[in-house]
Amino acid sequence: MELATTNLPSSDLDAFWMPFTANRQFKASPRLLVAAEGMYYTTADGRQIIDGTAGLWCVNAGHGRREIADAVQKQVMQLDFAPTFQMGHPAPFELATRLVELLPGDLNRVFFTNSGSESVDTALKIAIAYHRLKGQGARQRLIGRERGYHGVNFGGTAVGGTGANRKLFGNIVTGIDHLSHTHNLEHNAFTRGQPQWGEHLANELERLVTLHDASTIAAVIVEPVAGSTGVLLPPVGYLQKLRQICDKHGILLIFDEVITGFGRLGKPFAADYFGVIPDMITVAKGITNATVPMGAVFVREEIYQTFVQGIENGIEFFHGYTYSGHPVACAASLATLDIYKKEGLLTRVSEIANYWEDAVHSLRGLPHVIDLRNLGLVGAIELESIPGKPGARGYETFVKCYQQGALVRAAGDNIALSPPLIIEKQHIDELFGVVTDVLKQLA
Ligand code: PXG
Ligand code: PLP
Repeated sequence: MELATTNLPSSDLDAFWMPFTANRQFKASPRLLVAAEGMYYTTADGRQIIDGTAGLWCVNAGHGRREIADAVQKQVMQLDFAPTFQMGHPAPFELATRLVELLPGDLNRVFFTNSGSESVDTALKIAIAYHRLKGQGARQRLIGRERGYHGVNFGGTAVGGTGANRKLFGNIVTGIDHLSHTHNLEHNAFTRGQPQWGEHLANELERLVTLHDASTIAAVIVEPVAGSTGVLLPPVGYLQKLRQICDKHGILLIFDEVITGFGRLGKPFAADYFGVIPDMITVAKGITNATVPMGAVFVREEIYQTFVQGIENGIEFFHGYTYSGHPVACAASLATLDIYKKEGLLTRVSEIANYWEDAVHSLRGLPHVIDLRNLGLVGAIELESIPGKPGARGYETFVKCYQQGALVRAAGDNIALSPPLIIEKQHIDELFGVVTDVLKQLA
């Protein structure tokens, strides 16, 4: 294969302002991926490296899936684009019908977006509008959680809980509050799977209800398992308790399943895995195996009905993206769902989760490792920070893994692992082989 990007002159790296990247550092020493197949990326210098992150938590069925490429190509030539504002085309109707078959409870309605960030901001707007339609227009407050990540749009930034993602933007959206995160090394270090300690942290929602009054709170949004800030697991009983408190006070519960959706925990959605049904679920990433950008919000029947009970010939929800239900994204998603079904990928992780767990916890005792976490096909290695240099050890680990044959993800001094769901035992051995070698080399 001709790899046109293999020999990019460094001046060609200037124009692209890279997202969430130390631009000068990267451009001084770039890491370019030029091809991918199955569990592996090919780097610009011609090496095969194992994909320990499914791209960015999104290539669930592995790379280079012919069925998706064929479906995309066919769709582009048949109907490249058609609007979904006051017009329609078959693909998003078919896709929405297929998706709701996978969903628990009465999460029966689907609003399409183009990313996780758009899904989050859409869900937050639905929550506020829903209460207003119910005659409870004072319910505008949104509650997120510390160390939560909900994308980068205005709403998602505001409910998000990482200082670095928020500090440059001031009070971009007001009327926000946050629960504490659930990560606690003192009580839960080296727990296998869900930690036992911490259910009571959900009671903070009662405290916020007392402070702000339930009549001002529209919704609570949490990741069932927080991914991008370092893999933070919900304690046993915690999500159930959040659901109870939301029900008691008429607050909508939104699960942000951009990472946990589409099989990551061994069930189609984390809502199934934990047995807790939220009022809305936001997804993206795995919905198309990341081949074409797409996101969606899944909404309970009663919420949809609240919107559509207004005047019959009036638009019920003044919201939407030019590309909501884009034909090519829908085609990619339908082909992806076919693969998930044929290969049983939405439940496959339950068969390999024990092997994965053992692999994660085999790192115990290696230098600087202060915690290991796992659930489904997610793993995290927390490294002790170098005093005064938070993130330096995580970054060094990530770069060394890349040089020595594995793509992993650093979130500060946490190394997150989330490979494609097609992973086999020998790949797990290979991935952890590289990680083990690298951890032994750390200063
Ligand atoms: N919600 C959650 C829970 C996410 O993980 C988003 C929303 C936003 O999705 P988009 O498609 O707008 O990026 C995400 C995205 C990381 C990392 O370092 C994780 C994400 C994005 C970038 C980096 O783990 N998750
Ligand atoms: N900005 C302008 C000037 C537009 O005309 C539009 C859509 O028509 C948008 C932004 C929003 O773009 P999108 O619908 O792709 O989110």
